[in-house]
Amino acid sequence: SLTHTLGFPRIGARRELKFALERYWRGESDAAELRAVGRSLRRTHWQAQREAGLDLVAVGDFAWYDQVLQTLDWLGGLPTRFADAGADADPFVRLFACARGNAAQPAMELTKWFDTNYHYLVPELSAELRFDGEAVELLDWVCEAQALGLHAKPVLIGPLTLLRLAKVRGDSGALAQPLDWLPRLLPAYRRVLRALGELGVDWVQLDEPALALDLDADWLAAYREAYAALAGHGPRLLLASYFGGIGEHAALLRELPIDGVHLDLVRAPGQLDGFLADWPQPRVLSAGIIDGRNIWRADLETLLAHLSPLHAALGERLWLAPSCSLLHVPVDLAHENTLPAALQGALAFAVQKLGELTTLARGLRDGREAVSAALLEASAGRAALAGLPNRRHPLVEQRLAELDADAGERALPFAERAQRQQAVLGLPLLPTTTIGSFPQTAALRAARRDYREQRIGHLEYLERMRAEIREVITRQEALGLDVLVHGEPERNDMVEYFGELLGGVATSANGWVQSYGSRCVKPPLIYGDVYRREAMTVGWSRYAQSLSERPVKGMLTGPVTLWKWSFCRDDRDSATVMTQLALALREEVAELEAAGIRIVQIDEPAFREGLPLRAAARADWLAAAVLAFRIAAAGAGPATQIHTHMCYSEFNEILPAIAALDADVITIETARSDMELLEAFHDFHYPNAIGPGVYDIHSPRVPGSAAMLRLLRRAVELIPAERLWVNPDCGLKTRDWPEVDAALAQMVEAARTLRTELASVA
Ligand code: THG
Ligand code: ZN
Repeated sequence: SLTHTLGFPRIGARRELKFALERYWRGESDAAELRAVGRSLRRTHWQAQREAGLDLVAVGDFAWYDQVLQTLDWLGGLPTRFADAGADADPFVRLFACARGNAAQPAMELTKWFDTNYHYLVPELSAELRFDGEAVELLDWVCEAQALGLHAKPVLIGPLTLLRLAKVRGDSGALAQPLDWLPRLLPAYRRVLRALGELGVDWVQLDEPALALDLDADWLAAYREAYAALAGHGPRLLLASYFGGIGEHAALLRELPIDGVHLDLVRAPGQLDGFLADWPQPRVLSAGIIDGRNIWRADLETLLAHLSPLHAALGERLWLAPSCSLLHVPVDLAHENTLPAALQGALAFAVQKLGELTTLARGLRDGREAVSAALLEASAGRAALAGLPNRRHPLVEQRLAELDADAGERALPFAERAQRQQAVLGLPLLPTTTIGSFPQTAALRAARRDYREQRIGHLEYLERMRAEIREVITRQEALGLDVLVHGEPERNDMVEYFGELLGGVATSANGWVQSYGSRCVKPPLIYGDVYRREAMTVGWSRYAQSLSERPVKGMLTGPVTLWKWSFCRDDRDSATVMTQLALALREEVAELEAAGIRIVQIDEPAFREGLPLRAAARADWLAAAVLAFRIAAAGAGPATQIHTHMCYSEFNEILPAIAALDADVITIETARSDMELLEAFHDFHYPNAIGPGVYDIHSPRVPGSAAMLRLLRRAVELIPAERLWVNPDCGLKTRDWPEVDAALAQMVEAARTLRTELASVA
């Protein structure tokens, strides 16, 4: 069987692309230097594929900032509002203006790529959009690969997925919905396919993960139209579905004039049965059998056994691949040196996954015996993990089994809790607060790094963090904020921090995964039953509270987000893992309370993206996620105020679940949408308190208090003032101090003005 990968991580094993980009953006290097780093990374990643023994190498999975942006650029589909950006300058000027904004235009919108923690730039459809690109850069990259003697398989996001992810911008006359742009888009794809064919390319992979979504009849019809138009214009087409099963779209796939299909057999192993029986000759089936979304070593023995009959039936028509692009896993396990041996032996990062593919292909071709050593090594690695004492804790299991039916119930309903909380807190109308983090200065990062690398001792570290906490408490009091935070100077990342402290969870040294542009995250590895070893946040919160009479919020990351932004064991369902995390957090809440903390915030920024892609699976998942949050929170006494925070405002459809969390206060992102989201809360009769963000922290421009006041006035029309809080949109860790000080001063002023107005009316 032929082996290939849908894509490889582009950031680099040492995050070379990140550092090269940031150097270029700071003006410390020029476009030629950045291009050279890109070229070298592409070659390195192709070599990894060749050395592993893959038959094809993916070309076009590399992107300077984002793969959607890259596809748009090649097709001539960059937003027309950037048409003037750097017209005569290097093409990077325009590309990065789209991604990051410039003096004239805000950046394109960033949003989550399906149910991953990767963000893409949202295509903008306007009447002027021409799609007149020639994909010159992609053709260059194909030539680069061919010059190295490699069999290049170009990869492009398919036309329907591209449109499905797009937004119509402004008034486009007769063009109303994304599908209306299809007739303009298809000629661009045809042109590119033809040009690739002229370079001798025989296969092109078109990514259509939108096939893992529910699709209406008009979208299905558009698939027929599009692929009929693309077939026969050069190379053969491999249509790649992933992130789930194609389900009822299988019949559609059979009709399309394509030459092969890729199925995600990790997320949806069952979909093969219905599919195979009448998959027409001589079409290829690319079996996505190695998990592209997780980092565990594959069970090669079992896979080989399952693949053998398939191979017997399909022969060379069977291809082997990861379930999806390897973009979502770290690059190379060889760069890990701090993990426990049993864990290290059970992992496979991108490079190791390529090796798993060729082992399977060799096993199919030459028989099991030819690869028995590799199979044994894989089994031994997996068995060592399974046998770790941390894997299963009778005590954790017992706690889960003994959970009371009402473990998720607060002792009193919201209205009564609110009275008791107000008696303790004595807050003014429209209390002001922030989301939790304050600027992570270079000095703070240096202090954490020096401590980690043992250049400074624990006492020195403690003192530097405490100095920072004193500083942020002083600043907040001076600004006149009502509810304070300690600023989280001790946290590298809101998920990784807890990953380092919880039992049953490990963190890697170099397991970076691209989040957006040059930004990366290092997801923790939940490998065993989760438990709380010791207090994780109490010391910092207690210290911060000792410095002020005003309430200081305790800050936790919620169970759903910890689960969603980690790599998770695959032998337990998500509900069990989320509940284990919830119990650990519940203990932390109790200890914060005992330490005199009166408000605890349990952040859930990943709540929305945890939602299954298919509507039919959502209710079950939501029930488990809501229950996990409630278990984390509900141990708190009625006088303790529970806050939560969610970013990414697209949650109109899950409002019932948000309400069911029963947090006393929820802070949300609303400034950019002009309080639009708040209308949904209003229409829903959302019962508890809300802090709609009154300014967009992602924009470097400091808004005046008049703008915030306008938003607040809008807010009091929608939500009774007694249930309204005043806060920024999101945490402030990526901003700098002058900006934060100025913006918060304006925010406090706006709140005070409105308070006075409301008092005079009353
Ligand atoms: N943590 C995790 N996932 C996330 C976020 C997070 N996903 C969504 C959103 N927030 C993504 N936003 C960011 C913002 C900044 C960074 C990463 C994701 C970032 N990372 C550093 C970098 O790449 O330089 C990592 C180095 C460091 O830890 O200092 O700045 O908050 N898990
Ligand atoms: Zn946020």
